[in-house]
Amino acid sequence: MKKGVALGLAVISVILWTWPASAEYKAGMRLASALPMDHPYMVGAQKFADLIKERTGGRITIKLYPSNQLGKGEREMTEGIQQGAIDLLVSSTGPLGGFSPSINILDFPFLFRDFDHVDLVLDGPIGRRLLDDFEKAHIKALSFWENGFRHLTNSKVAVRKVEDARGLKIRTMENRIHLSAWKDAGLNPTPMAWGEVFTALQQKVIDGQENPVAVFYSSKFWDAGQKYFSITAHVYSPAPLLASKKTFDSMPREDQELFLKTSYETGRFQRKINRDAEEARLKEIAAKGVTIVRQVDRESFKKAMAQTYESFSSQFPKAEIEAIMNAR
Ligand code: EAX
Repeated sequence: MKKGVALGLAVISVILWTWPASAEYKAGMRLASALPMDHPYMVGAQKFADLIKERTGGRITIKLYPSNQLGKGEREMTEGIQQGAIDLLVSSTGPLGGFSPSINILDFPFLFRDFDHVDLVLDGPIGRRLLDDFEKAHIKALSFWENGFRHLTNSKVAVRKVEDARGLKIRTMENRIHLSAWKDAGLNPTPMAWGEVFTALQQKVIDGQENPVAVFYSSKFWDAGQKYFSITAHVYSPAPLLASKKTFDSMPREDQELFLKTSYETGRFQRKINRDAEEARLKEIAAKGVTIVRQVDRESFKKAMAQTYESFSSQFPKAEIEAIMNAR
């Protein structure tokens, strides 16, 4: 009996193994993110889905699942990508270092000068290598989309320099570099999955959080008591579009190439709309009664967080950091 089962399984696996890829591959896919439809992640996702549908003559359709519908947070959804339960995911690098450690190099504070610098690195050989490294975690990272430069917000004090923020209880992403940087700066950080942040702010379990303008806006954090928004731009937050390797490997070569090309193109579009909307979003946030602190002594944060580079120097050697910092 057991032998029969084993033989049956062996036959099935040989059939699956030798089956032409195109025959078993799914034409209906699921794309998830932690954020709502009006956030640039999902505006980009909609564009990607539309382009893929158009370019395959309707053969491949992508259904969108915003706002953590497919998991409690980005870590859980990335596990879904690994297992093939989710086909596509736009995620910040928050928890991604737990899957592909090298990606954390982008999470160092004050690493990037501006958006041009970001594009130069992400679209160059360093970015390519970081995406390729995800293969080891059974994830196909297609291209870089973005979350944006992150800013510190809180319910208590108008933060103008790092000293003003000392002792604040803030939520960080589940990210070792970010956590270390905030400790070095003298704050009191707690790593937390995205899905718990709004309630934790509302219930005053934490005083603040840090995220780009678009995340604060689409999450309506003024309704959770966040009164002060300081333009710290302390770290850039990329958001790769990840595909399940199971899904990707089952696609015919020409569809794989179409996905790579379309994802890159959409990434450029997505970064642009994110950046273009920032100023208007900030004005809308101010109109909700949030104090926007524009004159921040960023140098004070930079100095306070410099230790983080030393703390991780064995994993992220100076030469690698400098290759990013000095990219011209
Ligand atoms: O990816 O967890 C976070 O703060 C992220 O910025 C957010 O979920 C978007």
